[in-house]
Amino acid sequence: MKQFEVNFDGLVGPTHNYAGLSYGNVASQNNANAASSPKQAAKQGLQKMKALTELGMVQGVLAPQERPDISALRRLGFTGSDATVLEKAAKEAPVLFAACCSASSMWTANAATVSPGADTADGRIHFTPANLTNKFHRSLEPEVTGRILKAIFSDDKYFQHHKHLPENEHFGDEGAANHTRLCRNYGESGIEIFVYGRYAFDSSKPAPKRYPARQTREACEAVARLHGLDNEQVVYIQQNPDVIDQGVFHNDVIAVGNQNVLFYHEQAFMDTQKALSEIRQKYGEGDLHFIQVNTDQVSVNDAVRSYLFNTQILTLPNGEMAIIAPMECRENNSVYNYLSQLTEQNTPIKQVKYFDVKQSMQNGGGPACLRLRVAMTEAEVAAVNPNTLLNEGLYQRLNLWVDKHYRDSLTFADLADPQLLVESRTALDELTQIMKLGSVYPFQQD
Ligand code: SUG
Repeated sequence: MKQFEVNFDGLVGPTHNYAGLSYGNVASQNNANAASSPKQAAKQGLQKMKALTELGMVQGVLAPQERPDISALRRLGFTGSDATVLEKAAKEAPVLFAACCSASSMWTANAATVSPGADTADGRIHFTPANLTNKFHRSLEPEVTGRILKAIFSDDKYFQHHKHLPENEHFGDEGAANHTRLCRNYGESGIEIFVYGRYAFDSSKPAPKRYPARQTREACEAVARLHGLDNEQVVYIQQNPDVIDQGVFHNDVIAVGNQNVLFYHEQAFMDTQKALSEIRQKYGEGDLHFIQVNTDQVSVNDAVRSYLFNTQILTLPNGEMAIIAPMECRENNSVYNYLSQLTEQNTPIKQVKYFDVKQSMQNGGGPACLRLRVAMTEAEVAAVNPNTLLNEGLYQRLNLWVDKHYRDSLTFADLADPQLLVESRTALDELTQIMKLGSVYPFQQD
C-alpha cells in the first residue's frame, strides 16, 4: 500500500490585505496598511502548489472563507442592508471591520490539527479545527473550516471530525503550526510533537513577557485525547518564551519536522536536550536526524525575517528530501549560506527550491503556513473529494477563476466597497461548484 503526505494549501481569498492585525507577528505589524494584490497572492500560491505536483507530490486545495464576514459584523451589532453594515462598521469601528475582512484562512497550517490513521486509536484520520482564540480575526475561522474539511474528507470510514476546542484563551489552539510528526514512513505510526507557549491553568510556569503565547499546553493535551493518541507516541515541548518575544508566534517559525528529520533552531525550545531524548526514546529503532541550526549560523532575527524554518521539507518520490523555501531565504546571506551547505551534509535533505510567496510573507505567512499536511494511504487519498486535488485541469481552472474575480490591488478603503462583497460571494459560489463543496458559506445558507 502506497503512503503519501498530501499538502492542502489554502487558496488566497479575494480580500487579501494588510491590516496589521497580528500583534506578535512582526511582518503583519510592519506591513500594516500597505496595498495588497489579491490576484498576485492567489497566483503565487497556485504556482507553488503546481510546482509541488510537478515534483511528484499529491497536492490538495482548501477553499478560502467568506469575507467580509457580514454575519460577524451583525453579531457585533451592525444592522441594515449588507452595504449599510459595511459602511457603518468601516466608519465606526475600523479595526473590527478590518478584522472581519481578513483573508487569514489562507494559512491552513492553522486550519486544524490532523493525526493520521496510523497514530489514532480507531485507525481513522482525525481532524480538529483550530479555535485560533488569540486573534479576533482568526477566531472567525473554525466553524467554516470544519465545514470545508468535512466537504473534502467526507467518508466516515476513513475520516473523523471533531469540533474545535472551547473558544477561550485557556484552550488557545493554533492547529498544525504547533504540531509536527516524525515517522519512518507516512503510513507507519509516528511520534506526534505538540509545542505550546504556556500553561493556561498554572501561572507559576514560564511564559513570554512581551508577545502572547497563542497555544496552551492544555489545548495540546485535549487534541491528543480527542484524536485517541497513545501517550507513548506523543511528546509535548514548551516553546522558548524568549523567542516568542522575538516574533516567533508559532512553532513553525522556528522548527519543522518531516519523517526522520527534525530541523530546528538552537533556541526554539525551553529544554531542548530533554525534548530530544524523549523523542529519541519514543521513536525507537532507526535513523533520526536532529538538524540543529545554531545562533552563530543564523540568528533568531534572521530566522524570523527569512522564515528559514517555515519551509516545507518534502520527501520526493525518489526518497530524497527537498526544502521548499521562500525567496526571502535566498536574499538573506547567512540563511542562504546555511542552506547551500546543508544539502552537502549527511542528511536526507538534498535540494532547496525557492518560491516567491511575498504577498503572504508580508503578513507573516511562509510556504509552511500555507499548507495543511495530511499523511494518507492510497485508499484514504482515493476517498478524498477528487475535485480538491490539484491536477493540470484544476490548476488552469483556478487560474482563470482568479483572473475573472480577483482585484489587482486592494487598500483599506476598498474593503468597504459593497461591490467587493458581491465579487467575493460570486467568486466563492463559483468555487464551491468547481470544487464540489456544497453550501459551506453562510451566504449560501441564508
Ligand atoms: O495568524 N497573519 C497570520 C499568519 C499565520 C502564519 N501561520 C503560521 N505560522 N503557520 C497570523 O498571524 C496577519 C493579518 C493582517 O495583519 O492583515 C495574519 O493574520
